[in-house]
Amino acid sequence: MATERTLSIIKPDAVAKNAIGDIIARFEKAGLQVVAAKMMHLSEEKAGGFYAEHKERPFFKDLVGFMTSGPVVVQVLEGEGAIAKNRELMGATNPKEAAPGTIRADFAETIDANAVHGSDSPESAEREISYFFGNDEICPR
Ligand code: RTP
Ligand code: MG
Repeated sequence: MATERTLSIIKPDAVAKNAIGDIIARFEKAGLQVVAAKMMHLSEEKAGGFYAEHKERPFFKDLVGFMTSGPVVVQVLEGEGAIAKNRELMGATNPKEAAPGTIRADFAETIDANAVHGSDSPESAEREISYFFGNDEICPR
């Protein structure tokens, strides 16, 4: 499998729980490398643009409200099959359906506050990485 990059966000609920280090450790133990990272408090405009694909969905307003409720950690993860590997580590969108041992099963309780985001395809990864990072902010090793 090819080396890929994916965008990860540690969401406000997980940051508030002091789980940043535990979550990053899971990425690193699974063979993913952090090649870019920053902490930010998203504006409504930035969060809404990020989730633009969900603009017409009934949960959009709550989603933007949650994503702007506190700081997040935005990262680019790199590794073999990084996109699928990250989604596997995250678990299902609804923590109640997430497999045991996944990040969402261990750090989240509800579908609205589900600890992490990960790009769902190569196309999303490309869009999402450039939404947050310039080329000069990514540090391949
Ligand atoms: P994410 O984009 O945050 O990584 O999550 P995902 O791919 O697993 O799920 P997605 O379908 O992209 O939905 C984005 C976020 O919207 C919230 N959501 N709520 N109430 C609902 O039915 C519902 N569906 C989605 C979740 O917080 C999800 O992470
Ligand atoms: Mg998604």
